[in-house]
Amino acid sequence: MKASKFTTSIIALAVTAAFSAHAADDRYIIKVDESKKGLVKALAKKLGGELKVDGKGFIAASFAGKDLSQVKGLLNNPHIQMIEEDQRRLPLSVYSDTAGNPATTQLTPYAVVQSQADQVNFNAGAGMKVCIIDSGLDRSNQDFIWNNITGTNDSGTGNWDENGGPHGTHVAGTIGAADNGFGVVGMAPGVDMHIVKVFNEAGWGYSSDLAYAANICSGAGANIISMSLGGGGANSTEENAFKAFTDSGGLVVAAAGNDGNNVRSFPAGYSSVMMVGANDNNNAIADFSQFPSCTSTTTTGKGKNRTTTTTTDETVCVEVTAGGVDTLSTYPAGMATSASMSADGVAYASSAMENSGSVTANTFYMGTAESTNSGANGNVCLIDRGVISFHDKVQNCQNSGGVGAVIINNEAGMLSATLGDTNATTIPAVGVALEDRAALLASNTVDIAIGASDYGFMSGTSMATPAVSGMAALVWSNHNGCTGTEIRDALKATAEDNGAAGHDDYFGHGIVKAKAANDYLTANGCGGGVTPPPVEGGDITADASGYKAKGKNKVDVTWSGAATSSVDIIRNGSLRTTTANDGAYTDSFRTSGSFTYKVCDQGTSNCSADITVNF
Ligand SMILES: [Ca+2]
Ligand SMILES: [Ca+2]
Ligand SMILES: [Ca+2]
Repeated sequence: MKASKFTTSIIALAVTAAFSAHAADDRYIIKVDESKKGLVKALAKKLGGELKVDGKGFIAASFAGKDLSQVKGLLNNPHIQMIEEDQRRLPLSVYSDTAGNPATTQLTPYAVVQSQADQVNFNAGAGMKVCIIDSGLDRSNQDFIWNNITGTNDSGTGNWDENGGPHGTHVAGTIGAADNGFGVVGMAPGVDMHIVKVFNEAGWGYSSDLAYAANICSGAGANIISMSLGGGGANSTEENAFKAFTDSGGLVVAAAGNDGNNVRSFPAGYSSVMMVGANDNNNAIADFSQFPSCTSTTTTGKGKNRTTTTTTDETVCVEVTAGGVDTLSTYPAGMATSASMSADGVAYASSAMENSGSVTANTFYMGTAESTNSGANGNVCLIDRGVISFHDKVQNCQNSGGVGAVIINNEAGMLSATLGDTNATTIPAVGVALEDRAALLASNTVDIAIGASDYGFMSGTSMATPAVSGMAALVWSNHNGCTGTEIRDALKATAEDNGAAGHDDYFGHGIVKAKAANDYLTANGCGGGVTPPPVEGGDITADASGYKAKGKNKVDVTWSGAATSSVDIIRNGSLRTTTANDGAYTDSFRTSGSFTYKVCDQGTSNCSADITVNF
């Protein structure tokens, strides 16, 4: 078999979420001697401050363009006790993981709740099987029903049940981690899986030919192929393999890519493959999630007969999204680093920043920890994010005699970060969510433990893809007379619109909702609703194809889905003609240029997407 372009271009689509330190706003709280507040207010005003709040013993003011150290420098006055950033208070995350220790408690990743997978029962007897083309599934993780899992060894990458890095094990947990009281729970808990290992940490092995892998999945009896990978360039051999899998009733799901641009990745870019983007736990798009355009351009003919046709096709862009930012899932045993933290005996979500270890000590609030402070000696430092690097904060805590550090986010959500490549600290350091700040500052003692774990976080469209693959298996298991394409259509029809109103390049149809899809199929059968789901721009689909004949420019406009007995043909924003709703109209003219067509229900603004033809 001819080696494909993927041989050198497959990239496992995971990223490590990176955050940089920055001040949240230009607003500061200035604590003052109450009797001298008027003097401080006057001083602040004189120095360019704008008074925001006049409180008892403090004022809040904004200093445009000034960071904390600059404001401290300006307001060097004996009547000022302290200056700190006025933190934004934002709504709590819409969805969050359950907190706790996965070694002893089963945690539910936020995406399971966000996508309603916890509201649908997986029918284990329906014969669903998901084929995962990735870096292998490591047998050391106990959170799988191993009797339901098979795989194919590859002489280039080795045994399928030995990890080639944690990526494939993480992906598999999102699809099918068992519902067993510990670890995590997958979208389709315990679903049959077939593992094809096409890459590992050392390289790409002898074969990363996805067409070959697709045939293995087919031979293994899989209904669904899940690929958390991609690269540039289409390849007809692979496209044909995935089309064949889809045409025979299967479903193929692949990642949009993590470069945060509008490049179309393959295999996700093939029409037969469902492209998945990533959202976070606040229903926002992940900043890394790629957003290729849904329009594609084809050119035919040469010279004077050259015509370019632009068509809108929602199968070449993101179709849906699911949670893929800080996704908790399975790792090869001990390969993840996890943190647990409690304050005064209450567990709080935390993320491991650096340095393993376990400490219990009294708390000491260290502000932004810009310098050492003897008060930290023997204590766990509670530190606000901002102004200086995470590493320097922890270093200042340690140099003050601190035994552990808790860095509190300054924006909504969990602080997930590391101390950087040149870490000189040794005390355990964790990040925590801004939402827990008040409770932590009020606490007396804190326990922190950082150590090796079988469960950990990854971010990427790689994490959103298995969420959708798993939910497809979950929904399909309750409607196993349907085809993969019908399941795909149901997931799209019932996805929750987010971002720009209606279908958009980032979310496609929106965030997958498993219960809504399941209910939709129950109500309407595999073929979907009698009334197609509402899609921005109406439900008319149209195409336009330009060519030359007898010296004239001709454009064949075709359409379907119009509701009125006649339709309006709109060209460059103006009514060209009103014609019978028979699905076809041929335009004819002599002028050259760019012509954009759309087809509308007569007299309405319910129209197809624009199609551009150039002469
Ligand atoms: Ca479990
Ligand atoms: Ca596609
Ligand atoms: Ca949208």
